[in-house]
Amino acid sequence: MVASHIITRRRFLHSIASASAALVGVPLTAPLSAMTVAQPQSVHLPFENGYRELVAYPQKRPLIVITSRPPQLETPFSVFNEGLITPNDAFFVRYHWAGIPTSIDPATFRLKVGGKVNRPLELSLDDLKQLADQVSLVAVLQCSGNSRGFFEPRVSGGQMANGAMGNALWTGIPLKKVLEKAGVQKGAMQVSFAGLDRSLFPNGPAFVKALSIEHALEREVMLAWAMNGEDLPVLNGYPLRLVVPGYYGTYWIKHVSEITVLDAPFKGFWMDPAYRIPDNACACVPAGEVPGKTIPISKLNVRSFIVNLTDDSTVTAGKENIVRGIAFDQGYGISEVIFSSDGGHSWQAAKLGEDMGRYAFREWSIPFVPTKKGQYQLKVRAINRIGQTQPMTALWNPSGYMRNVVETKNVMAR
Ligand SMILES: Nc1nc2c(c(=O)[nH]1)N[C@H]1C(S)=C(S)[C@@H](COP(=O)(O)O)O[C@H]1N2
Ligand SMILES: [Mo]
Repeated sequence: MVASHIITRRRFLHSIASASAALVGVPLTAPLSAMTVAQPQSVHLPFENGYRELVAYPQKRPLIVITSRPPQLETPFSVFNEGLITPNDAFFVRYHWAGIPTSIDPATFRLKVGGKVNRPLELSLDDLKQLADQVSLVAVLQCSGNSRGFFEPRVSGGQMANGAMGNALWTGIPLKKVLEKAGVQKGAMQVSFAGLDRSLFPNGPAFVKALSIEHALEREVMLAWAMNGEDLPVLNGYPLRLVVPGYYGTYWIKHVSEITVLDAPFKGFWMDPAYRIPDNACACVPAGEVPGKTIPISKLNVRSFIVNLTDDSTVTAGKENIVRGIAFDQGYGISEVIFSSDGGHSWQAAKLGEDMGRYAFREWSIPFVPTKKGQYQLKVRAINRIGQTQPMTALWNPSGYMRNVVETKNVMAR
């Protein structure tokens, strides 16, 4: 493991034991506050002020704590080396307000649909499950600010390394079915989504996001109740969340309870001024500058990572070492992943693995034979089906969004 990612081994076994003991028999509807938290372990994320504790929240294994109020938990990067699907108990957690729901009764939960519709609805979970054929899709959920801690110069916001992303199988029904049942009126422009969490400050604006009506009616936008074949974990939006494949996590409203069809653009705080990017092709400005015109953040850019080696790994000189990783984009699909073992001077095509769909992590691998002993600078770069790729040097914007620079791992051949 990387020095910078080492999990403190002290009490490791003990805390795993107590973490699982704490979770046994905990009903999904139990208040979060009533549950025990494991002994902290710690990590040092590879940037200044990167010391973090790992804590096991309900239904979660120990995850990296970015903030505890509201809970913002990052997935330790080693999880991405364990498989292409991110397990529910390792999936990252992000909230904007500390007033999160701690007990939700699936029997009384209702989804309200209103605004510019012919038939306002109040749907139970059972109503929803019977409304349409269930659909499933593997898709990456990534926070806009994933990797923000690496921004240079540093920017404010949650200081995450690369673990504010995950790849899961989402199951639910198309949002379109619910909108059709309600009957969208002429002149509808946008649809807004609100969840059950609240600000604990009297004037804190509720976390509400909006999509255009055209987007909301696209077949792949989903109201999901299951993640990797199980009920959504409470912290990932139980009992229902919006799944917006290819879009940043900010639109994937958790505990979604109110859908409103609007005949004018939604103007809430979390659409404007929050979650906006410079209105240009790179979504970037020169470091330190303030963007002129901004637009709402939208689709994921192309990213790729090495998952089975860290900056502290050693590889064997004169032998084949398999380098493995993941790549993803906004849904065109990854067409090529190229790998360099000489700091980006020369590149070779990696072999792509199983295709779980165009919104999913795509595995890649390549044999790497270091001819002699010494340091090697490994780089990986993905290209999608319309030729979009990753920049060789990091782009910058003041919110620390959309980092997708070509990643580097420095390894030692022995
Ligand atoms: N209700 C609600 N939904 C929300 C948020 C929130 O604060 N409240 N945060 C959003 C953001 S910014 C992200 S990145 C994702 C994170 O989803 P996760 O916590 O399941 O990983 O949830 C989104 N949905
Ligand atoms: Mo996010």
